Amino acid sequence: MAERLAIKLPSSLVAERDGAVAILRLNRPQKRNAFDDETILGIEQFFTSLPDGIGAVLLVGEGEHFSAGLDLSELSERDVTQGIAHSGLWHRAFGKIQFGKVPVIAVLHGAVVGGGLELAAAAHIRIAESSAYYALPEGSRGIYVGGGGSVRLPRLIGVARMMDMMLTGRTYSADEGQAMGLTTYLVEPGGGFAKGLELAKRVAGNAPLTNFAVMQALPRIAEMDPASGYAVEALMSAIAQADPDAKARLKDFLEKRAPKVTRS
Ligand code: 1HE
Repeated sequence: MAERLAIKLPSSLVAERDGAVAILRLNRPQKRNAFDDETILGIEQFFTSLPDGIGAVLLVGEGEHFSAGLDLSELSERDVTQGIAHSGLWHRAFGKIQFGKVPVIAVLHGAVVGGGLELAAAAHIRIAESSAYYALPEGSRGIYVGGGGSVRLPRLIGVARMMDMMLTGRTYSADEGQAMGLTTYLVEPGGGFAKGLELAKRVAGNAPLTNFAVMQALPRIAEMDPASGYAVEALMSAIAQADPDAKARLKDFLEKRAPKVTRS
């Protein structure tokens, strides 16, 4: 059963723990989990304060929607310098998700729009409930993405789709998001949390160095020229296999104590 995690957060966020899995709930359903500055700072605080023993994070939204993105009521009077600082705040907070301590699994439902989609893009695994839909309404609001969307989303769905979403206000359904690789699991409404917790527990049970390699090395290698990528991959695989945890896991398999790979 989940228990409260002792991390000081604004009321728009709730932190819990279920064994080795930390759960972060976006908890401002009356504003469709729109992100004010306090919430973004809280997200950063959560991801930098995870206690020892946490091996994965599950990110979910309370209410009918995952998130309506930026709190538009806060946009009022920022000048250019303040706008750059604001975007930098989001970059810092979401960077703590993507390149933080442990893998993050996001469960998406209802509206996943604007900054909500940018937040989802910073996670390592995305699960959609069939109610989810995706949009980048920034274009129609006269603004631009600022939470890392231009960097992360083209890598997930391609520049052409992101341009279309921003220029025309196009919305993609959960089925379309799944087909284009934005999500890698699609479940019935209400089924996301259980699926997410099951996956998070499995992820948390991996060797920590493997999770480190997948989070920190894999996306960087994917950006490198092939020759550099092979060199970094060789180093990373040598470091991972030398860890006593890896040796123990290999021994378990060879001595028939570890499960075989099975069809799902
Ligand atoms: C908000 C926000 C918000 C709702 N900021 N207050 N994001 C958007 O352009 C999406 C704007 N929101 C919507 O299109 C809809 O609210 C939803 C499709 C998400 C949900 O619709 P619905 O019918 O369930 O809720 P609602 O009645 O529209 O909203 C309920 C309340 O939440 C209402 O406030 P109330 O005081 O009248 O009750 C809304 O005003 C409020 N609310 N969304 C502030 N976003 C780093 S750059 C990132 C740039 C972006 O993210 S731009 C995209 C902004």
